[in-house]
Amino acid sequence: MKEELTTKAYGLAKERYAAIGIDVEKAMDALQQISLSLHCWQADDVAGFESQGSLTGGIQATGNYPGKACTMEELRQDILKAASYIPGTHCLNLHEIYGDFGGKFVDRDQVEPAHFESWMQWAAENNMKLDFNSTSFSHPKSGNLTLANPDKGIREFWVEHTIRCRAIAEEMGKRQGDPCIMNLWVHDGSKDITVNRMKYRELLEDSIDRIFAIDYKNMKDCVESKVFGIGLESYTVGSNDFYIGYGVSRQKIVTLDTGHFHPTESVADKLSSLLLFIPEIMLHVSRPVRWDSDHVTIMNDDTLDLCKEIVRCNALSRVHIRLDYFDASINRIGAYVIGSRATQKCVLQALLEPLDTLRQYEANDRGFERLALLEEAKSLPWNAVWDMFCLKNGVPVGEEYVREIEKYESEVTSKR
Ligand code: RNT
Ligand code: ZN
Repeated sequence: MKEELTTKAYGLAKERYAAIGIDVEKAMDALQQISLSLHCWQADDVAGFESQGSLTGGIQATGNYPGKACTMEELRQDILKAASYIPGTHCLNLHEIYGDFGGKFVDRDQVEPAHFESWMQWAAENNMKLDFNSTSFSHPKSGNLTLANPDKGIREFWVEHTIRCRAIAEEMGKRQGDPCIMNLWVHDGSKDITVNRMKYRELLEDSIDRIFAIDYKNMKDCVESKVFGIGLESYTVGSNDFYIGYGVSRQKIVTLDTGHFHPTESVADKLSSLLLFIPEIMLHVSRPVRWDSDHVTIMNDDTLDLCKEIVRCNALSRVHIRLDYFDASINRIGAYVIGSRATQKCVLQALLEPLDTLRQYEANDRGFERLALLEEAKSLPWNAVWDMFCLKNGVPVGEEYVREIEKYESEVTSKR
């Protein structure tokens, strides 16, 4: 029944789009090529497997919905479950604290590729490529400053950690035959007024330069800025300006987390500027509600605008779409599925935009026509194409996944 309806609706949508010069098959093919990266930390509220310590570093997961993944087996099982409801082939984004430490405490300046051996095997078996992140938070030496710490001992500890993380990312990239992208985000900042803004930024610049000293072939670096963290409200060492300057001068990837800007700032607008000066962009698609709250990504104007800009800049191959949110108040597997599918829906709508006509209108100063078509395009039957995309990929069409996730909850996660 569902299949029949989906096929019928798709046929009509295809004709409707053809009438405005859009080939829906081409759009679906392009969407098929796009891999999102499931961030492992949604499954367990950014806890990881290093220690039972609490989450620090100015970030917070709120809520205590039952059933979170507590072991590596549970986490892997949940990720695969979530992936089974998301059309396409996707990557997995790991943080260093999710290493397979075999029940032993392995400090951050001791971590090695061997601690990710089982992840690399698992990822290959499940056709998932890996991304990686060094981890500055939730550690006795995290404090307020890590790579920008004037205390030499602490700073060198984090430099060593991050150098080791790059070696791990290189190994992952080598094994998967595709560069592993390693994100560097440190929470370094100050709760109250600091009179040494320049000093900490000089230290951060120097630390990162030393960390990036080795040239690798199978990994890529990206650097992520932020406005502020909880308890670190007055100053962030790695601000947007800092990392734009760093990325442009060192030709590194800059990460734009949609929760890391002032609420009325458009992240979408940043793409066309940055892409002129840096090779690639990494996105952390999130949903800030009043602050960097990391709510589950949804199909809102911010996400739509962002995806439209990627397509309008013809930059699908230069922009990596990753997710970064952690909601502990709802079913966590459901959170993965909602956010991933919402992002894909936005990309699809971007791919279905009648861009040639819109640009002709613009070139001819036809402002009314441009606005009218933009408005009409919003209600074109993109959802019928989306449903067909899901059907073709063998994942549930529409809200069907809700019942299935409920079933997994009653059979598996509620028993944890
Ligand atoms: C924090 C950053 C960072 C983290 C992850 C867990 O504000 O967004 O990307 O969310 O590293
Ligand atoms: Zn982020």
